[in-house]
Amino acid sequence: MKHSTESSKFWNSFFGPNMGYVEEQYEIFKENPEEVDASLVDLFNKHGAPRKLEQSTGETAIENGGLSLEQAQTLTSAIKYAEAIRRYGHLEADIYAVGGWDEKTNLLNPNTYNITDEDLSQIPAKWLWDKAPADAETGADVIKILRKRYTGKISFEYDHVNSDEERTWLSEQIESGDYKADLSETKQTDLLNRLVEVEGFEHFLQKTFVGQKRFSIEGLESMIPLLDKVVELANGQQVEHVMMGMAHRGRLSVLAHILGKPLDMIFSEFHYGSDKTLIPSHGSQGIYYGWTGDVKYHFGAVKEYKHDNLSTRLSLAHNPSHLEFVNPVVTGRARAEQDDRTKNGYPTSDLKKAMSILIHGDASFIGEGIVPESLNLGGLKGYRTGGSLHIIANNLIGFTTDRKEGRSTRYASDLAKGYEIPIIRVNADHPVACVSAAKLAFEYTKKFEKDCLIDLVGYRRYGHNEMDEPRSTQPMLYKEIDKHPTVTEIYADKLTNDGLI
Ligand SMILES: Cc1ncc(C[n+]2csc(CCOP(=O)(O)OP(=O)(O)O)c2C)c(N)n1
Repeated sequence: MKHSTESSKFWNSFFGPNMGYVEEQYEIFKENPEEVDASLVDLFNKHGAPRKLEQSTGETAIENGGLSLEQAQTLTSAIKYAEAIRRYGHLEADIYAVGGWDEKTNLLNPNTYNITDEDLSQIPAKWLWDKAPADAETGADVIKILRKRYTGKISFEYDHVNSDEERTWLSEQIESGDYKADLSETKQTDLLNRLVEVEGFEHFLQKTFVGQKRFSIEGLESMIPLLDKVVELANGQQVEHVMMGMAHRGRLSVLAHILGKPLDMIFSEFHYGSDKTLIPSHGSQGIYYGWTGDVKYHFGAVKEYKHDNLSTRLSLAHNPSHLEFVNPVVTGRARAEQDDRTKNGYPTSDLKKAMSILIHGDASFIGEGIVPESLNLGGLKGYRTGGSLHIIANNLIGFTTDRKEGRSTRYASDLAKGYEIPIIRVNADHPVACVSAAKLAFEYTKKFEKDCLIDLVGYRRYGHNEMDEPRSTQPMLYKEIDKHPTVTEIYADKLTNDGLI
């Protein structure tokens, strides 16, 4: 007997033992109707078999033509809705600590797909998602889980990746939640201590070297634990060299906390010496004044990172003022480490030996031509390095320019789509999510030997530099930023509420 939607809905109001009872009675009814209570006979005659859609397996429902056109349409709509969450979940994800977009999308509205919660609750979970976890019973459960996975503090864009194998791997990681960092209690308090160090470093500079430029990391402090995770994983996989390149933003903090540059050395570079008159200054006293002037946030450094008898050499390349110019230099250095030129013929490459991490500015990533030029080299035989890990240090502003005035695309990362680079966008106010993003990006680059990008979305607590007053150029945004707690405060509150500190 065919099931109408009305009958399905009717039988859906029966659960557990009640459902068990009516099913049992129906079996008897089929053989000996007279043995069944007359009221049930009426129901069976009116509504047919007391089966929920979920119990109508492919054999019984579909092959026997048991799915009405209306039900098939409902199922199609549900599939479209689930796919929309996977594809467009990023549009509603909670990735902005401050300054989110005002526009809302219809792409994630169930009405767009002409489907209701009630419809979804009649569809078996496995019909929408073959790998649905055991506790997901219905389509409504599936939608809830997918929304959680795709619209939380981390969001994903990988629909532009054309390899089926890569997409399947990414979706399995994301939807199972396997990529997430599972931090022990000690690791959680370590993480808080790390944030305290990062924040404390900037506060000390702010108070001690008043009004001096340092291009503070504040608003993107989670970049340090994110990098810690990449370094830890690279070391664990015996990567011998991790080559890094970055611009001014947060550079002193990276030098201090990742490269281990001695703090007294960093502080001494804030003290001006006498003008170096022997060096031609071309009228730019700001650059050549004293012993260092601007140079402190252009210096690189090298560190030998050791853990469990494994050693990894970390290096941050010196960089010029020219934003993003360091990218091909760093990837070139990584390639040089990988190449073995000791034998005749084309050099052999060991892509596992070295990796590059490139940290970009949000305005620079999309604005500077050298970025696509370098990305384009990434897959070529003569230049490939087995996948760079890109991080956009996204503070929403480029100097004094809002994103809407600085690019034609929604995201700073949109350029990466053309190169089929998966994009992981993460809210910098959530350090554990940032560590998880690092883990997923690292594992992807290593597994597929291709680039991956983390768009680390935070804000900029001060101006472009510490002498610049952003409240005159971005008054609305800074009203929000001034009220916004630091990530250290947010994470400390969380650990306090969890009873860990
Ligand atoms: C090639 C180049 N163009 C322009 C500049 C001038 N400049 C210095 S910082 C900056 C803004 C960069 O914004 P973003 O990339 O978002 O980094 P942020 O300072 O916000 O961290 C500009 C335009 C430069 N240094 N190099």
